[in-house]
Amino acid sequence: MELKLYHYVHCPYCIRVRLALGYLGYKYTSIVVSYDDEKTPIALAGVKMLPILVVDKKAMNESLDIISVIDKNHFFQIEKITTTPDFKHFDDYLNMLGAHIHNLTMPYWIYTPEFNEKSREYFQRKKEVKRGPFKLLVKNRAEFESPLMKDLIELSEKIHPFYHEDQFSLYDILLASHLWGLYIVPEFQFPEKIHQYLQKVKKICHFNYHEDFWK
Ligand SMILES: N[C@@H](CCC(=O)N[C@@H](CS)C(=O)NCC(=O)O)C(=O)O
Repeated sequence: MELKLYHYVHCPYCIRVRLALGYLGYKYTSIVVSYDDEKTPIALAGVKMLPILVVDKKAMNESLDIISVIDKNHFFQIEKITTTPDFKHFDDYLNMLGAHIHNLTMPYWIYTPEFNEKSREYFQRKKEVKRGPFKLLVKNRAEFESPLMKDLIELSEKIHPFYHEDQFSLYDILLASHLWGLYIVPEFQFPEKIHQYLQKVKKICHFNYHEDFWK
């Protein structure tokens, strides 16, 4: 199976797929798409949305569908897990965490190596429509950081050493992907247990956030 992953480094849905590919031991070609490049994703999948995985020249998107296709031995049990009421609650929980996480992370993501002046400007313009000026997000950082920290401390209690389980699961892929971008926020201090958890996920998934830039 020849695999090509088109992704944004910062995108949690793209990180989902990178973690799953790494955990399942796949070799693949990694293509970091510039955020202002509308043509590449539209030509591949008809829509400007990543991740896109090209499997033997056939392009597909939607992170969970992608993971389901590469998970030949059904380790992640995507169909079973994603149809439970628990999963719906978990998805709402991720969105709730994501709201604070993205207000904190976006102003800093744009100064990481996947962006240049043009793509930074494109991203900021697009995201400020929903979130307001990045300057204010940075200025009001405490507003997002305080409730998030409370949520992360509560989350620490559910890590045993994986989410609610002693076994790595799809939930860890989804959770770690959402939390990972916080490493980019200057001086952000994860609760120690969450940091250890993320590092464990990193290790078993052979994940290296910015590796495309150090090849
Ligand atoms: N449901 C999709 C969501 C993917 C998604 O929202 N990707 C974002 C990046 S995080 C995207 O490409 N958005 C288009 C844009 O921001 O221009 C999945 O699970 O793959």
